[in-house]
Order: sequence, then C-alpha cells, then structure tokens
Amino acid sequence: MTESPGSTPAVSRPDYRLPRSLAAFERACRVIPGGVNSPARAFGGVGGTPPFIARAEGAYLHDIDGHRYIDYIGSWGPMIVGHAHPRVRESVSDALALGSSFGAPTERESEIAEMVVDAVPSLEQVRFVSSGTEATMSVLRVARGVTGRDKIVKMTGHYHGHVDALLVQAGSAATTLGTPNSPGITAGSTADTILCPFNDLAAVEDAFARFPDQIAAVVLEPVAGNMGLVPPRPGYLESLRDLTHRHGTLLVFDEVMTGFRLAYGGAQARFGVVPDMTALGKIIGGGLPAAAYGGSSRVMSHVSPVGPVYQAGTLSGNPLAMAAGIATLRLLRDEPPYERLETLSARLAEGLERAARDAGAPHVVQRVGSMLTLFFHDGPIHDYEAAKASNTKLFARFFWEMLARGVYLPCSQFEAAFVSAAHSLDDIDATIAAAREAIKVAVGK
Ligand code: HOZ
Repeated sequence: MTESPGSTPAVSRPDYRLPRSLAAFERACRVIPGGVNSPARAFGGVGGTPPFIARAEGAYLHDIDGHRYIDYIGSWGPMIVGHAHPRVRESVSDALALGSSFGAPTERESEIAEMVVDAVPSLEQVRFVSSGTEATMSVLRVARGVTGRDKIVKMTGHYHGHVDALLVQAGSAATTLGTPNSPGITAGSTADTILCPFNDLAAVEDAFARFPDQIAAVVLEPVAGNMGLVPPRPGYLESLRDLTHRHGTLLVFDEVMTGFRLAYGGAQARFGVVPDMTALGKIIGGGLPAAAYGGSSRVMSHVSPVGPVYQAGTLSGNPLAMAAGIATLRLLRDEPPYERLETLSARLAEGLERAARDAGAPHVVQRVGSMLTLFFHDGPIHDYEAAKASNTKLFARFFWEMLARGVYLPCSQFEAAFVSAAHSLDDIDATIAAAREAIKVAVGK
C-alpha cells in the first residue's frame, strides 16, 4: 500500500475510520518530525496514519476514535504481563509517592539488579541505563575497553537501537523506511564495524581471518526480532561461542527484545549458550524507560567508577522505572507465564499459517516462544536478504485489514509480534478468525 502520510487507507470495513486520530496526527506533525517520537510508530511500512492511543489495559489498546484492538505490539515488547497490570501500577504509584528521581542511590536498584543477576546466566554485575540504545552503546565501549581492540562484528538486519557504530544495515524501522544506513553517521563511526549475514558462520570465520586479534566483540540478537522473527540455525550460537572464545573476542547478546521473554533467563537460558556480555531493555523496565547491560564481575570491573570505561546517566536507575521492573520481574518469576505463552503463541502461529495457506498467499510463519512473524514469503527466512524479499505490499494490505477488524499487529513486515500473558484463548481465536478474512481480502479473493 502506498498511501502517503496524512491519508487513511481504504479498508473493506466502511465503519473503520480514524477522524480524531487523523486530526491528532496532523497536529503532531506540525511540532514533531513525522508526528512521532520514534519512526517505528509512523506506519511508514504500511502507509496511512496511525490510530492515536487513549489507553490500554490487559491485552487491549483503545484509540481516541473509540476502537478497541487486540494488541500484538505490547509497546514493542515490554508489556509481557499485559498493559496496566494492577501489581505494576501499585508498585509505580507507591514509588511515585516517595519522589520520582533523586540522582542518588536507592535500595530498589540493588533489588532489581539482584533479580536480573539471578535470572540471566551471563550476568554477575549489571549497570542500569534508560534505553536499549544506551545499553548496546555502553556494551560496545566496555568490550573495546576490556579487550583493547576496536573492531566489532554486527549482523545485517539486526537492530541495536540508534548507536552510530551499529546503525549499519540495520533492521526495524531503519529497514522499513529504507534507511538501513543513516545519513549523519560519519564513515569514522562505522569504520570498525564488520558486517556479516546472520546465520552464516563462515562469514564470521572469514572476519576473524581478515582481522586477527582486532575484533573486540561479536554483537547479535540471539533470536533476530528486528527484521521480523528470524531464529538462529541449530548450532549457530554454539559455534559463535566457540569461535569468539578461540579469538579472545567477547560474545555479546542483545537481549533487549528476548530478555525475560523467551525464558525468564532470556534467549541465553533457552538456548543454553552463555555470552560474555548482555544488553537488556524493554521488559526489565515493565513499560517505563529502563535498560541494562552487564557481564562477569571481571568484565564489569572496567566500568567507571571502579574502572576507567566511562558511562553515566541522570535518570539511570530511576525509582519509578525500577519499581515497574521489579513488579514485572516478580510476576514473571513467581507466576511464570512461559508455558502458557508457548501454547497460545503456537496456536496463533498455526492459525496464521493455515489462514495464509488457505488464501493462497506466499507465506512462512516463524516463531520462537511468544515472538512471531507471518512473512509473506515462500519458504523459511534465515537472513536479512531473504527477509527483504518478502511481499511488503501484501503485508501492508493485510495489516490494515487486521486493524479494521480490531487486531493491532506491528506496522511493518520487519518487526516481530509479541503475545502477552494477558491474551486469552478467545483473543487468539478472534485474531485467527480476523486473519482468515483479512488475508483473503488482501490477496484479492
Ligand atoms: N526496537 C523496537 C522494535 N524494533 C523499535 C521501537 C521503536 O523504534 O520505537
């Protein structure tokens, strides 16, 4: 679909209109670039303009035009226990009553750090920051400081926030909007970034052969979620672990999306491969801005003020964000939803697969745990090149038909959908029913 920003695309349901959202969007565009504070929200991959959200609870978003949606974005990952969970609200509101930011240490920071270190196999120490971008940026600096090397290996189509050195062949909205390499990033910032295709071990071996003793870190999403959902091939993560060990290079998992989602201990616990350093975000902030990075005590002893690698932040470890994170992690630890998420997500994946097959659409549904993507592509996708070959026009038509039927999917082929513990079996079945109609309309049957 190629509608320009500012228009609302036609969908088959005549009662689906967004007049208030459109007015809100026009107002926003006057004072905010593209009307959004993060390009992923701008509907650049599907055309048209986004519904503006009034509120959310559980598995549902409500827009200012009075529509309710079953939400599969979950704020792009954080809302694994559902929106406005009573325990999270209570925890944040208790913290707020005591003051919202001190710029001095608090006990809550140690409490959540202990929970994170207990949960995530690679972590003995963790530093809190405010966004996933800060976490991955800091990980790179520490990895370079620890090894005394400059180069890093990054996988094409992986997205690690808008860190200069990593915004090269990047997924997520950078791909959606056709800017996987952003202007404004100097050649110098990316001169030490070596690109390899995901799931291609030989390419990483070749990088080590070309740059012996120069590579500080191999950085990747262990399960790629920012070019749509692309799992690692069997044995790939294990082989990267061996290879980086042999070369004295740090293996870094960006678990901003997968941390506390694919298992309580993240992808590293699920796949049994322990990296040297880990970046976390999204779920650990429980819907408020918090992220973190960490590794062994030895590695983290390089971080200021203990070591010389400088990194800081006024709102790092913010009490409200810590309170939301603690409440969310407690729910995940004490009432683990992972088995149920697996069942619901498998049912959704099968339903989408059947819907696409019955409509005769090119398709593959890829899923790990509660993250999944229906690609309009024939056959499995293992890397960025294959992901980019998906039929994005068909995806855009499907997306709008789903929205009109009350299902809010990620607004790009190159993003993963997230199932939350708040979704019910009825929500999943309603989504599948909507998809059966939507795909037929999208393919023109
Ligand atoms: N990391 C998010 C999903 N790819 C993007 C969130 C955003 O850019 O707003």
